[in-house]
Amino acid sequence: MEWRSHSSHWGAFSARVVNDRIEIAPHPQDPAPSPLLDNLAASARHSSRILKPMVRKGWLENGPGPDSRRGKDEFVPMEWPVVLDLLSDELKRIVSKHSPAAIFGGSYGWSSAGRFHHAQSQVHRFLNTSVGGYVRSVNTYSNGTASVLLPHVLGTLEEVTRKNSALSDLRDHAELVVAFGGLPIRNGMVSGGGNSRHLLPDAIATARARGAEFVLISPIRDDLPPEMETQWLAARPATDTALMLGLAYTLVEQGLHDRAFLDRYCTGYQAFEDYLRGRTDGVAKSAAWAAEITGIAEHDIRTLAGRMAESRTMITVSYSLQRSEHGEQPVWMGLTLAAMLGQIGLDGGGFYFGLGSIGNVGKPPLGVPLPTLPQGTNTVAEYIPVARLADMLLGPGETYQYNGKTLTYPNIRMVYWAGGNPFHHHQNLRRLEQAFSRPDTIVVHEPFLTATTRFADIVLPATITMERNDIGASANDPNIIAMKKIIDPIGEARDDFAIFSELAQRLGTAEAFTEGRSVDEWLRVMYSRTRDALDAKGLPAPDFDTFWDDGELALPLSQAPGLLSAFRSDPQAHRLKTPSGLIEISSETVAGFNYSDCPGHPSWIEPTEWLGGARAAQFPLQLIANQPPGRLHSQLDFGDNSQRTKVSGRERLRLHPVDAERRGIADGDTVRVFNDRGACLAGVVLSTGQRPGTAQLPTGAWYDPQDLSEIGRVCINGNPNVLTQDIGSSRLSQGCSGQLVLVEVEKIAAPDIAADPGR
Ligand code: PGD
Repeated sequence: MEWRSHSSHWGAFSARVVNDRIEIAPHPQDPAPSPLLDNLAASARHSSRILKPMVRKGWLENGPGPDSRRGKDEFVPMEWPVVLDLLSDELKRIVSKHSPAAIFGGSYGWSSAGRFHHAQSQVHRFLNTSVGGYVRSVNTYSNGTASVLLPHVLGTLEEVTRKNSALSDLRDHAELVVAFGGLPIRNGMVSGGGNSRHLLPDAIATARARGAEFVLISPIRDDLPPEMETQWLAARPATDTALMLGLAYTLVEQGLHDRAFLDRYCTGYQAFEDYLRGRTDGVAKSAAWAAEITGIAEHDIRTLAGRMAESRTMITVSYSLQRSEHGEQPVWMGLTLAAMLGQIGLDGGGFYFGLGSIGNVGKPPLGVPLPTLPQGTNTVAEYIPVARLADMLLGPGETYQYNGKTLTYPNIRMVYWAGGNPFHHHQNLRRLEQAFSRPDTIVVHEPFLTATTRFADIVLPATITMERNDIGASANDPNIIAMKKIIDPIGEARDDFAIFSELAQRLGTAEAFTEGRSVDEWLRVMYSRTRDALDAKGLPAPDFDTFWDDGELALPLSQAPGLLSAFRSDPQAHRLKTPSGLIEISSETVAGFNYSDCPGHPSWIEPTEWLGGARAAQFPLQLIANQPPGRLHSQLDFGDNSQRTKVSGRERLRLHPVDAERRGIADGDTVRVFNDRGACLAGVVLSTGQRPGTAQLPTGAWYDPQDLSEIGRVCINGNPNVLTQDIGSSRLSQGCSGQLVLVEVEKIAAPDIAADPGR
């Protein structure tokens, strides 16, 4: 078989089948292909593939309704036509007895890179065109906190992260990069929709080679390639805002802040300075004050502030810092610190959010629109901030605050999920189990037997991306990719589009859903959006067949100036989309909401889960539940690259030798990681590359709770979301706060039960 072009969230590649084995080759022009490509070959025929539709026994016997047996019940394999009849009848029942507002179709998740078979787009289009809509979710688990804050203070998330060329700016111009949360290469490998050119490693290395300095501020040393770091400040987790305040105070104390910039480009600085100096609360946020909270020496804080003022300084703030209680604050304060340095909008200076957190952030924007699938119109007004899923299911009718509004949780009878794994991505998974016992019916489309499928009533086997044709495209990536089918679907797996088409047929809405088009006809229609835009600009615009034969199409870059350089050149002509048109160091809008957990200017607010708080007496280790190095989220955890990162098949818990010794733990031991919310097993790796008092356990091990004699209930694979707290980052954004949690760790004898994703 010939090589065929294809793509994934972690990189474009080619594949072919030789002697029944899939071979993968990275894109030839990718300067730094992702090791995650090694996970793909095993995926097609892995034993965890779902081969046939299944319905939960209790649902079949008793009909729809709340049921605490979800997650423990057996499944009955069934024929497609029978299951689709059952499901379409249930959809009709829900809509006629209740309304589309009783269906949660928020269905968050990354699914796979192709833009047509993107499962979320398919489920939304189906629910809109065929049942009148659904309760949706807004924002993301990735950057949901910042995406609500940023429009108040700088501009929309898209403008802030996608309308600049930060990577080339860093590579060519920055003298000092102060990276709060680092610039982790593992995260820079991944981008929703694909990434044909991984540019982060080269940008950092080239900058370093020309003498740029990198200050890493993170409890974990490999959040920046170790050979690139010139200084590592391992601040106590959750204290970045305090460190930034200490830096800001030093600037003011030494008269190093840029008053002219603050006057011309910002609003609300004075109220912030009053807080900084302690005029409003009696606490001066000095370097000494910050040293106490962060554990970074006062001298280091003062010296760094001086270096920042005298260098062309780029301040970067990673997504991880805002995936946390009060996660708005480090983002807002990073922006404020950069504004005080007066370098925003200059080459190699200023503030960048999300650089290194997602691969395509910082690449230049594209000059033409990408292919997308229209999703129809949703007639249901209700929505939730995405991370409030369990609150919604457990508290219908309850009110809560979000971004200045009082909202009410809807009463959900049906949950329809395609392309995501909430039993990976949500916090406090035992609580999510209770939440999933509440609806009448839960439907999941999945290629693999993830934990979410075990908590469903109707499980429909979906194809994987290599089993279908599609188009890969991602904002800020210069190529769209012809994703060609590599293998036939396994078992009875069907594309999400095919499943929804059959359901629409039964609901009498086939024409509205499919518009009479096959998959290949849809791909042509979607491609024409990009082609027409190229044509309108007088640029070469190959027809679909040429694009498909070539395997990819290089897109032109936008010639528009970056958001912040344009603003700097003329703040009137290029007003920001904030209420004042300026950078808002204090926001009257946010202040007007009266949220003590997100006041009107950046502030240090003590979280509950941090080493300086009372809870640390009970659970003295700060667990960092960040993105995994071996896979994307929970995807393909059984793959070769992911398995290489495990210890005895379990997720790897990194522990400082000092903390390990105190607990009698050695490298390679199996441990129970626990707090009062739950527990999981993990395999220990000792590491001096992290701050003592911290433990690091990445997300994404497949949730598999088992009751083991002597140690009780544990997730045997090592999913940290059994430990995390399920609260919004604040009332402003209600974002995911799963990054940091307090735990204790104890050594246990290796249990009889082996770890196994997809048991
Ligand atoms: P994935 O593992 O990518 O996780 O959460 P998300 O749910 O996106 O799940 C995607 C699922 O889609 C997989 O199970 C995959 O098999 C399935 N899939 C793939 N292709 C298809 C398809 O074509 N059709 C169908 N039907 N299914 C498909 C990720 C989320 O987790 C994110 S984005 C972040 S940033 C959060 N990070 C953290 C964190 O830092 N700390 C904690 N504690 N928790 C987090 N959770 C969040």
